[in-house]
Amino acid sequence: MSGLRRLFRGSGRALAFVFAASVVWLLLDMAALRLSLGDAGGRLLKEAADHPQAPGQFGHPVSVPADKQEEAKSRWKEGNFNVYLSDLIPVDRAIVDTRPAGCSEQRVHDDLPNTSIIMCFVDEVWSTLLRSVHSVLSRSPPHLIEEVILVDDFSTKKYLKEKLDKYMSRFPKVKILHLKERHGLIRARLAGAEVAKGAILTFLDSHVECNVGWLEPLLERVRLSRTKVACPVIEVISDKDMSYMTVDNFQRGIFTWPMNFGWRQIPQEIIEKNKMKETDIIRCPVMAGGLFSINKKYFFELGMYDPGLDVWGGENMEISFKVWMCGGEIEIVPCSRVGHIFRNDNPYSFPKDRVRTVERNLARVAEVWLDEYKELFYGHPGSPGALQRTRSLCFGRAQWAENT
Ligand SMILES: [Mn+2]
Repeated sequence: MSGLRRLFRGSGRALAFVFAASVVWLLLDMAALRLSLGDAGGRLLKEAADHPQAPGQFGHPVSVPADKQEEAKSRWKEGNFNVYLSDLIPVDRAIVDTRPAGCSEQRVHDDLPNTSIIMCFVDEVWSTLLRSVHSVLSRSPPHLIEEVILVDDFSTKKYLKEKLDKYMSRFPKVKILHLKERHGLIRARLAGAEVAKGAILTFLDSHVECNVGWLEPLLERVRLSRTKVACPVIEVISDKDMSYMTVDNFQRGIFTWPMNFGWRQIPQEIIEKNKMKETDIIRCPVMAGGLFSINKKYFFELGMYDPGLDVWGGENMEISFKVWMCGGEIEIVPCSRVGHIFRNDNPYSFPKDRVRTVERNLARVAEVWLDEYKELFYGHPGSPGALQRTRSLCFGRAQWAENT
């Protein structure tokens, strides 16, 4: 006791106060932790209990009946995947919990920030869009969802207007923004972000299925640091048989010149040297782009996406470079898993030529952010000179002037 008193005397007092305050903070912090999703298995079974035999239940593959082959073939182009099968599968099907062992015992804070989910689409297939929304609503704790904003990027399909409004009216959290002209994915996301009310923005594609416990680990990372950008592991929904497939662990988002996004396995010796576990966070140079959570204020501080990027492509590079150059981090969170239908081609048209649009976007990103490394992008010395840049320092907006 006298030792403790001595500690509080003189210059030791400040130190002791800091120590005591840290202990109190730690205790409070621990009290805020709670067990998350321990009963995930039970929930999954309950979900499927209604229709255990339904096609595609549990993420199982489905095959097209012999007499429906022609119909399935002709409907493929509606979404560039098996639209016929998508329509057969329940919009609220169960999928297998593919998280690595240990995820369901992980704790998250009780005071996670809430999020606005932003899903942009143009002419998305009805059943696929519904399955995406249902998976968000049924596998996210309601108090963490501020709203689900569906941004209809001037779709041409009639069912995406009044019929969609009517269907979604039963879910008070779902809001639909019908854009009056085609914005392209990048500017459609900005339109969604402008009206979002949540502390965190979570961008998702409109042909996904969120897995059990997908949201909490993402929000936990962003809560730990407001400059963390958290991405789920993107799993595969087969475009052919609509089965839900898991992917290899320890994958990182990388790019190769000229700024092509890809996945790369972390080398085995690195995994062993760092004693990495399957549940460990993986830091990535770049993100795939479709699915991530980001603090809304931070997103605005970064200048969001460069609104001069057109339609789609390169925006994942742009946001990734900005995040790292402005003190942030991009992480893949292995305990968060979302299935995604990978397609060979975009079903919708690009207003201009697709290849040229993506090339132009990438050149724009290279010009603003790569400095001397842009020569690696062009693959030869000299720059096109068509674009002139003025890049302000971090936390500023990239400003552009276009010369003709
Ligand atoms: Mn997609």
